[in-house]
Amino acid sequence: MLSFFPFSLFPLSLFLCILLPFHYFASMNRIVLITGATSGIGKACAEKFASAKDDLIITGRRNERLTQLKAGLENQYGISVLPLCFDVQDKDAVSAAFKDLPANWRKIDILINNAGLALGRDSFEDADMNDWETMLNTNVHGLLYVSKAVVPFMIEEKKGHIINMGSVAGKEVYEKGNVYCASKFAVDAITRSMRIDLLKNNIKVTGIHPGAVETEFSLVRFKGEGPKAASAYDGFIPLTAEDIADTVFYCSNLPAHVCINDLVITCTQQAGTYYFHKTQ
Ligand code: NDP
Ligand code: 8X3
Repeated sequence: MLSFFPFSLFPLSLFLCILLPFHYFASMNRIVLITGATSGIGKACAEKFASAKDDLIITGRRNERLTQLKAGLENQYGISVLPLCFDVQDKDAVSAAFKDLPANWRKIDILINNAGLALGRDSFEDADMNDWETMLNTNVHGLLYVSKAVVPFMIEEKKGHIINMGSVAGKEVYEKGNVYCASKFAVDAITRSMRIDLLKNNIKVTGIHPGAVETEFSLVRFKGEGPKAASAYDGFIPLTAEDIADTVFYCSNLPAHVCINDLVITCTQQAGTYYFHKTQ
């Protein structure tokens, strides 16, 4: 029997049976960059993509949390995680972080622009201008700085997917939402214009616009006032960070020719920014 085996084909069959599948699966790991991965939606995205064996670049200002998240995800899922600690408001820090990116981390497949915050919920005349500046610098400028640093890597590969975290607050304004709403309207506009400008480079751009999600968001917005933050979710079952991570993950796993442009997601007891059906 063995004498009939075409030994001249042995190297080819070795390649097809062993090396090719190994190479194929080894190259299945995508590189996913998630900003604001130290809590809430960003952290849930990190867990979701890690569970699918994607390699991750995670960012945030709280280095200890980044280090802990890296260790946990690498141990649990056997993936590689690169933590980058910077403030997205700092243009120089953002560009330095990506300029020095090791070559094996440059082929970023997916950028999830998630870092963001609301500060205060005050009427226009009472609101603090420092809060306004921080929101605009983080939610708008930060998203632009990170995108500007990462887009050249995607253009080089002629592929990529940018997923921007907007909000229902970027679709509809609400009382005392003023500059937070403005920042998320800007995210929506940037998302739409990015999609047009990056079309020629085969880069997908998706906007995700959640309603109320229970994370550290309200604690940050109300500057550490726990009871006030918790009361933001009184009377209804809000979305979880995992609900949004599942949605982001779904958008990132569609065939190459399919791009979800824009997705608004609320819990069942919310419609738009204002209407809630509170039952408890
Ligand atoms: P969290 O407060 O739980 O998480 C916010 C994340 O953003 C943290 O990881 C934080 O990291 C990071 N971040 C904030 N400011 C900066 C900064 N200057 N530089 C770097 N990273 C920063 O809130 P969420 O998970 O809820 O929010 C994530 C995104 O989702 C935001 O863009 C938010 O506007 C949006 N969103 C939230 C909704 C909600 O109801 N929760 C609804 C709709 C949209 P660190 O502090 O370590 O820097
Ligand atoms: C967060 C949701 O309604 O508090 O973007 O603005 S909301």
